Amino acid sequence: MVEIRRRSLIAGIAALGAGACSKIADSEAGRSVFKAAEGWHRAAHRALAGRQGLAPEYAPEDRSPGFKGNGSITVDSDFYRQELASGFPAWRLTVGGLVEQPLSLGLADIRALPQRSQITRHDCVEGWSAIGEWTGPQLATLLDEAKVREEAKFILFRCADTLYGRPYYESIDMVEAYHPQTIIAHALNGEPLPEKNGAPLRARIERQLGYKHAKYLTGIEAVASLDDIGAGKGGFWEDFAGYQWYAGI
Ligand SMILES: Nc1nc2c(c(=O)[nH]1)N[C@H]1C(S)=C(S)[C@@H](COP(=O)(O)O)O[C@H]1N2
Ligand SMILES: [Mo]
Repeated sequence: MVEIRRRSLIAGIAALGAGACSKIADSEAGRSVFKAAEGWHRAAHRALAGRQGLAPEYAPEDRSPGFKGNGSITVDSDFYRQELASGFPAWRLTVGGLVEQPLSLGLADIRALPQRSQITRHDCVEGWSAIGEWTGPQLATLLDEAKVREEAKFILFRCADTLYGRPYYESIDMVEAYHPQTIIAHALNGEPLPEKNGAPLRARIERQLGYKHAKYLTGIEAVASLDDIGAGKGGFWEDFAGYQWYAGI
């Protein structure tokens, strides 16, 4: 397992380099400046924070009294409403794509894994922040269980909701996927996730902006490329409004 994780990290770093170069290579003059700047920002952030740099964690008394819901604040389906009303007995989170051992996990399975709790600040590009305590297994635990294959370069999050008629989705590189603070949260401030905050499961990607933290999770996929997913930019807001894929704070 340790060996797989180490190889995945190396694959992730290689992907970062390859991604930045091909982006610069195939873009037009004007766009290439922007892309180069994005690549530079990413590289600078990595250098400053270090690959294992931790997002700041806070004390229980720092938690915000309420945690705003933003973007989708529910899922518009009968299945979701039934599940919400009954504690999500039939909700499944699948882990698939480029893995040796695909998984399908219920909420009880997720809660039975080793847990991590962290009190962090969520920063939304719309200009608000909130501090909350999130609990759940590290994504690394799920990926080790599923045995991610070497060809995988990114981890994709599939969500149950749509926003402006399109499925919400997000993706991260392997460095972020195996980061200790990257967790699949089922609880906020010691209670099951509220509906507005992504019940029953959402990703926490603590070193990046709010839009990376996919809510209403249904699937996690290991993929080699993001080109054929959505409009190919790696996430809902990246496709829809040109937000940066690497959203380091
Ligand atoms: N599935 C899904 N995840 C999502 C969104 C969404 O609309 N749908 N919005 C994103 C944005 S922009 C932010 S700031 C956070 C908001 O999380 P919160 O509702 O817990 O505040 O979720 C992110 N994850
Ligand atoms: Mo956001």
